Amino acid sequence: MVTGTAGDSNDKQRQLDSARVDREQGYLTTQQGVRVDSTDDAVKVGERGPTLLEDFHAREKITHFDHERIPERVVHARGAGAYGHFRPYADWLGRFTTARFLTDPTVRTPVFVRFSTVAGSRGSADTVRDVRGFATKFYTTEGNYDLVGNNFPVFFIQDGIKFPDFVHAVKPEPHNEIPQAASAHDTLWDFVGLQPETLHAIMWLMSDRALPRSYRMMQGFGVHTFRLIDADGQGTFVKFHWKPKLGVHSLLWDECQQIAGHDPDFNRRDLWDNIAAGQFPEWELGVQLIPEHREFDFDFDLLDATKLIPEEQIPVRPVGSMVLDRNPDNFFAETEQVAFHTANLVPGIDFTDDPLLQLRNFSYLDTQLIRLGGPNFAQLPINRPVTDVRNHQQDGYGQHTIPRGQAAYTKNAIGGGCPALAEEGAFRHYPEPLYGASVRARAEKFREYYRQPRMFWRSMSEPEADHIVAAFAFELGKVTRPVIRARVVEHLARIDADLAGRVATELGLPAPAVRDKPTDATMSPALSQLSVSGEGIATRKIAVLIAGGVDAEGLRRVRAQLTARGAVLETLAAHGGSVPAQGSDGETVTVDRSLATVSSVLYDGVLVPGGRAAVDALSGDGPAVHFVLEAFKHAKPIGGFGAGAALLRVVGLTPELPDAELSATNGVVVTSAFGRDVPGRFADAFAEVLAHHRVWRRATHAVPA
Ligand code: HDE
Repeated sequence: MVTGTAGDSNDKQRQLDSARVDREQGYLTTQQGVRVDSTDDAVKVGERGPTLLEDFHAREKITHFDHERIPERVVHARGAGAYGHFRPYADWLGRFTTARFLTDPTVRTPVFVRFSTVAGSRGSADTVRDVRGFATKFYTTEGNYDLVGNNFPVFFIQDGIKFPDFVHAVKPEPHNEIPQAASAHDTLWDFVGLQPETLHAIMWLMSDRALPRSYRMMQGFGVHTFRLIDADGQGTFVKFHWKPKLGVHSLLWDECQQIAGHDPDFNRRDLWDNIAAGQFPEWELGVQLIPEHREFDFDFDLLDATKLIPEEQIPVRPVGSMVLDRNPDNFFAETEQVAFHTANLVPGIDFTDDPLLQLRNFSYLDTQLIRLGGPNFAQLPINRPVTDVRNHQQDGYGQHTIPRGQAAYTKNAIGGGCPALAEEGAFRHYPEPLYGASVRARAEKFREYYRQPRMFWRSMSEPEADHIVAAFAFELGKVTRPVIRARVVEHLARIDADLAGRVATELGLPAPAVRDKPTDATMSPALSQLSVSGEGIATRKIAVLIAGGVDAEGLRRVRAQLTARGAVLETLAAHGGSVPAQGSDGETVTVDRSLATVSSVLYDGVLVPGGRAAVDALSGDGPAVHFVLEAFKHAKPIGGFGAGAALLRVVGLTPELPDAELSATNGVVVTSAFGRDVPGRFADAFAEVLAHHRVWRRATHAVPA
């Protein structure tokens, strides 16, 4: 994470400035620039009479309103975007690609990134069980390059022709449009049971990866195998990876469901608030490189997007860093109108024959033609490259440029042969030798569906594995047709008998017979998100429960230590405004939010400061006690000092303590010290628990929250 002020001094921002209109000054006008003196009453015949058509202002206002909506994206409809920049660390990748933005450390390339959920519509909640889109537009000096990835490294299907089937299965069912933004329904699991190529991505979908704590704490993957092209035209296969500096962290499913009600914009807000506060999220771009002669060295096909290359087999080599440092000015103009396309390539990068990618290369432009209303959407400010655009494509809805010159064709003599065809810097397709009969078929090597899901399952830590079992139990538990449930469990048995047995038990089904006992037991430790947990507590949100009589001195001390590490503390009390501090000198402590407007699920940890009167008030306040218990149940760090520690003892979260001792058992950090005596070690210990995100070893099943 990078802290500082917004870096808008780049080419793209300068270009966007010409499109920015400041609405917080000037006069209200019509679209024609005519000033308006009233917009509250339409022109009528008499004060009570019918409205007159001649009121062009009223008609224009209503007409524009009537046309405000455009179709939402058919998938990835809900998203959040931000600007930033990318810079490579060094020039080493120049041996493999001519793409300057990846190889010249002096070049800082502007980017726009859009994160998204996939299945829900534009107004759905953020914290659903779903894949997250991670699409990056690089405005390079050689044109726009789009890396349109996800936060899973594998996809659900192998051939693009299955995409409409898959999306129809996961989307709300067509007869009643239920359920919204949820995979726990018959049609998705019917599809999965009959299409085992989905299983690997389904394992990821059932894992914690599908419940990101923050967009800032997700990995990103290009998914497909792409190609880098060097100066001699030589190709190297490449997989792209984004790794977040803050580590990869997730929510619990119970939290997700609650957050969907408490704050459906949870992930959006988190991204926005952190960028606005100057806490700029950062990712490292990495590549896995595979020489062309090794194309067939794997036990899967490199062109199969349902498979990943274990990092232990081909390491991810760091290339550069991306920082997001500016929020958009207008959601619709920027985040909604941005148009990513897998075929937006720059010289030095090319496709492969991955059959999923091949149809994506058709789909994105096609869908944008209808979504953005015609062929000129590349001229929208957010989509325009920072390079010159000159060609003979002309006319169409929404033509914004004024192409000059008489000749709109190549070759021409009238226009002096311009625009000229480039000899240098032009995109050249990789001259891949192609031969074969045209067949509607799938390569043999694609037809193995269980090995990599098994690798994923076996690479999970204990809590991650537990969450996967619970997710299958929840999702299949919502399926109404027993035959669909049973079919999926049969597939799970082919992945791993233990997994299938545990899910079957949860569903009340007999353990399925294990037909072929797998002999392979490959693991990839890099797949456990605990292996990418990051460091520190920067931007973690801590709820501080206060009431009248709070130990302000102790709170000041602890707050200073935790905020110095980058954590964000919010004081919560039964009411807004402020509460009197302990003692009678008139000091007050500001309340950031009233308890009624928040919930423990919106925070990463909870702190209960001392002050006898405050703690007495909190102990008798049901919502406050529930807040602490629920945070405990969700395995979050809990801290208490002075009388605050006593409260945690009363609610049974920590054992009796001898006076002043610091204890940090089970992720509950307490000291009986208060005021200026709260030891520095208290904040240290709390921060250490928080840095681990959750206290997975804590037994929480019996907690009544
Ligand atoms: Fe997409 N996908 N997709 N997809 N996809 C779209 O394009 C499609 C796939 C991804 O923030 C659509 O402009 C097909 C894989 C992201 O604007 C559409 C296939 C991956 C976004 C489309 C795939 C993705 C999209 C909808 C299978 C991860 C959001 C609106 C052949 C590597 C981009 C739009 C944004 C959006 C089609 C598979 C990622 C319909 C046909 C695999 C992040 O064109």
